[in-house]
Amino acid sequence: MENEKRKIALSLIQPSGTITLGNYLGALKNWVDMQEKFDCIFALADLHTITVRQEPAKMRKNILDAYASILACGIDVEKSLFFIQSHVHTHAELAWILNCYTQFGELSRMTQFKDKSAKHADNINAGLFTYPALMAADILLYQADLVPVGADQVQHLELTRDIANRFNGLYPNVFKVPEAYVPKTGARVMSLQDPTRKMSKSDENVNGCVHLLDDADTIMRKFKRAVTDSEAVVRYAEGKDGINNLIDIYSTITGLSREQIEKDFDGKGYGDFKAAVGEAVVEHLKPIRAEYEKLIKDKAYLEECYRKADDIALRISQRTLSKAKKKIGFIL
Ligand code: ATP
Ligand code: LTN
Repeated sequence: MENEKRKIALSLIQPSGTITLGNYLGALKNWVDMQEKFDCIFALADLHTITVRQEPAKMRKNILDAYASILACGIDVEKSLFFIQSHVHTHAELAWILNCYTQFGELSRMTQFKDKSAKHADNINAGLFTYPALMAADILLYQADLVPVGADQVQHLELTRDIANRFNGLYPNVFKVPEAYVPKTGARVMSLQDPTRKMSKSDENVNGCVHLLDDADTIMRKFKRAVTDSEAVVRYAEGKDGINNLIDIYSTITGLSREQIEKDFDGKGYGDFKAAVGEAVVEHLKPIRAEYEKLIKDKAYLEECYRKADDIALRISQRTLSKAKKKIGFIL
């Protein structure tokens, strides 16, 4: 077993605001579990964040906060690589190259591009459009086998596979073609205020989104105000988006099945159920928040962690980049 080569799992997250319960249940919790089974490579996709205008001081704070929060969730720098994308120049370089192997039509079909350009109509920049080529570079540089992402990123991953296959068709054996790895529950946490939309960092309605670092009272208040329906029966069913979302959150945190949850809350009202979900979330996040408070005070330790990881990431990614450049015809 010891000698068997472990698969490489790789994922990035944008440090574009405070991390949400959606990010945690849909992505980060999975990252933590994956460390036991795979060789894991994680990073903050800070280059991706500037597709939307950022305020410099806030951006610096968001990056450090995200780094500390993710360590606090349980990413172990002894087991996994956890670096900062913009510190590793090979990402931007391969992204340029892959842009030339990605079709305009393919990028036009990306739903995230359509959503984000509708949301930021005053700044539909070229980076927003070619964002998936940078994401493909992030993944392909490390010959990743598996890419854990929430359901909203599956389309980008399909495009990455298409780009890799196209490139390999022209120049054999450069990239490993990765698979998406989407968790069953928690894959899509919905807004507590509009359960037909995903919970998102950039939601204007603050009550729709629970943040990893929200205090206990705030979390309880948001769950108590969660939008439900008028049936007043805790059961998972079509058309009950609010309750379905709460059941899934509760299930992911407690490990209980949907059926078990329905049984446990048989005859109880939504008030009790919402309070139970809120309490489970508060308890689960408590140690994470405490660890974050400790880490964020120790900037020197954080820097030591990311510098070390940045160097290793550069070394690994340089191999793939050189191979791709050589095959294309660049003189190295
Ligand atoms: P933004 O509001 O800026 O679009 P976001 O909160 O949607 O940000 P991303 O940085 O795009 O988050 O995503 C980080 C990771 O979290 C991705 O793997 C994504 O699939 C996952 N994720 C984001 N939102 C959710 C959600 N509501 N449910 C499950 N997973 C999610
Ligand atoms: N686009 C992703 C973040 C991201 C990513 C990646 C995820 C950037 N590069 C590589 C997986 C692999 C997002 O917005 N969630």
